[in-house]
Amino acid sequence: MARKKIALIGAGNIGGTLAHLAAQKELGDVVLFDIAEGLPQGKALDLSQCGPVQGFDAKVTGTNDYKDIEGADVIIVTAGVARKPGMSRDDLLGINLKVMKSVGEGIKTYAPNAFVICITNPLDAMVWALREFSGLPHSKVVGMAGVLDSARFSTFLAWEFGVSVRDVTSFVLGGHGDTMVPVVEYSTVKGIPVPDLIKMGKTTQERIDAIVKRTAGGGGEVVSLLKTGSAFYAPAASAISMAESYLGDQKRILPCAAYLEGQYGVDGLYVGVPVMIGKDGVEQIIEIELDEKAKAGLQVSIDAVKELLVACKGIDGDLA
Ligand code: A3D
Repeated sequence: MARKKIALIGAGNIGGTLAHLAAQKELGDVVLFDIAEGLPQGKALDLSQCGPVQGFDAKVTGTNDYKDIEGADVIIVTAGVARKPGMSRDDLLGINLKVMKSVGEGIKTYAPNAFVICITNPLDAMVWALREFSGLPHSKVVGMAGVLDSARFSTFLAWEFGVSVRDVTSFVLGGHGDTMVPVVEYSTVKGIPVPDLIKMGKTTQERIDAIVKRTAGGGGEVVSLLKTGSAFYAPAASAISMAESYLGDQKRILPCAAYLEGQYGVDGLYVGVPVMIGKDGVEQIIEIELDEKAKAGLQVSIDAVKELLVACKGIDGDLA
């Protein structure tokens, strides 16, 4: 059987980490693409030389030519620029929208059967635009944010309760950014809901509120420490878990930015919700019952995504 092919569009911090993880786990042969000449080739050469030490046979190559992503089974997109001082949110939107256009066209031409995971920010708008430009089915294009956001929430909860991260399940809904909605009621330690743990005196509502706030600002906390970039290890690990669920038809339930057609009262937008990922991509969107507070939080998040899409349509006439 032919080996799977994983194409990574963007060979920066996340792209390089994705390539390392995908090769280490032997998810398939890895193609790193970037517009910067030498960068994907250099990282690919370096990573290839990890093979003998780490014992993997996955082939890692670097390219500046979309032709080399031909027939990819999974594509993970991190191409774009980060916001720099003096750049407005709309400037960033305009630049990354152009990047999504070229990436979408590359995917449409060379890998129309791939499962595509978008990571480029502003996530909820970029995944929507990438889907529009690529023309792939909505079920085959998803955004990575919820797995990372809930990993952050779970990390802080595990630290709070002094338990293994493996026993913590947490839940985050909504857009990626300040408007995300960590849902405390559906977050548990080995099945015990966090509100019950508060009643049991294991923590307090105030401490959980602070953790929720820290989770929502989780990306910014890393940026303020790194100063020269944003998080990349956990974002890469999160996208790899989504790719593994697709490649292995694992049918994992993962929070992702998925295209909604009526679910949660939303039509035609990508919003972070729990989905099932299997061999057909997003196979199910799971609708959970939300209390009034979570519903209101989700609405704020949805409104923020809507605003971004209006801005995208204003920038690129093809999206109107
Ligand atoms: P970085 O290390 O700057 O890598 C981006 C790469 O994209 C660079 O190597 C660029 O050369 C390349 N690039 C730029 N334009 C193009 C193009 N047109 N075609 C191909 N490649 C291009 O960034 P990073 O890897 O740290 O982050 C990548 C993206 O992920 C950024 O938009 C971040 O904001 C975003 N991000 C999202 C999350 C989420 O949870 C959604 C988390 C962390 C980062």
